[in-house]
Amino acid sequence: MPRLILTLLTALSMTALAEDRIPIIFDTDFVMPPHDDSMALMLALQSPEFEILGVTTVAGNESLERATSDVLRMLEIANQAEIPVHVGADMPLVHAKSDFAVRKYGKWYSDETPPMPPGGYAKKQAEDESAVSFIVRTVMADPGEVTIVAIGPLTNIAQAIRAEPEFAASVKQLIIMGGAIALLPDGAGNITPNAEFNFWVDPEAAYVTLRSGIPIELSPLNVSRKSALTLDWYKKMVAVDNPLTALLVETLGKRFDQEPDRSWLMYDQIAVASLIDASLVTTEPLYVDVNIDHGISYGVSVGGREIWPGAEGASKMNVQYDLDWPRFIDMFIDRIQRPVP
Ligand SMILES: [Ca+2]
Repeated sequence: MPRLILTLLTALSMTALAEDRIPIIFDTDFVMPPHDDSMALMLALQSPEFEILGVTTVAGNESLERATSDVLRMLEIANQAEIPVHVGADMPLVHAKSDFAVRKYGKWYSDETPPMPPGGYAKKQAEDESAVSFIVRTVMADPGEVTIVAIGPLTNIAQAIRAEPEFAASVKQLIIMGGAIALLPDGAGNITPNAEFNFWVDPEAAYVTLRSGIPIELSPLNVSRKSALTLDWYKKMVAVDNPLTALLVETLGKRFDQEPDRSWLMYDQIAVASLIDASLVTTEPLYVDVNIDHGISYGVSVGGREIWPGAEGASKMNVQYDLDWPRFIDMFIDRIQRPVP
């Protein structure tokens, strides 16, 4: 084949690949490994299916400052420091700090200085533009094209919905790690008896987001509970040396040093993986709504096959409840082990 034609064909196929990539905004209560957000971002960074338009941070697992500090450093470690980071909400919309919150998991209310991430604080800086401004501007610039991966409390997303009336109708898809659905197997909560952590931290934001009309794929605790990261899988994961597996050895490795027989759930990683290959998860379309009464069920998500009294206005969404674990973890390991750019 003449060299010119070959060059043209190569250029065309590269253009096609670039156009096929899924443009995503990655909204996260990020913390370095062994936290799930960081492993989910590693998976996204290492997957050519995605074009990561930006990372937006939110208070959740830890404070907003910690989320921002850690994700800036993560992007340096992954050698993708060109991806912009935009700082989001430092508190939920309504939910106030309580004695219960302080006793339980998570430090979304914390004002402590973030600890030094592995390798030191990042040189990379966050952008001046706020997360909400970035999310709205990016989605409205290309209506119907941008997917949002939301794997923390939904504060930024709810604020974006409220900031721009056309926003919800302009998002292509929202994949959310959050909630727990009692109608389906393994649907108990993990922060209160029935509430999942992300939804419980900002129930009002979850309520606004789930009712917004954005096409939603929900990745609740039900599907997370089909995962089991054991020492054996960890060893396979870190068998190839690159900057990401080195970070996992330094961080996730400590967890297995302390508790070698324990297995760990994967959460946000499943949400990202399901965007790459939807056949990894089994879903059922359900109406899902969130309780915002400040009582014993605050932040509880409820899923139903039909609308029930009180849920008028709830939207139907794809709810993940089962996982092909061997295929998922094989894919995760394959992606993490690929050469870092
Ligand atoms: Ca998260």
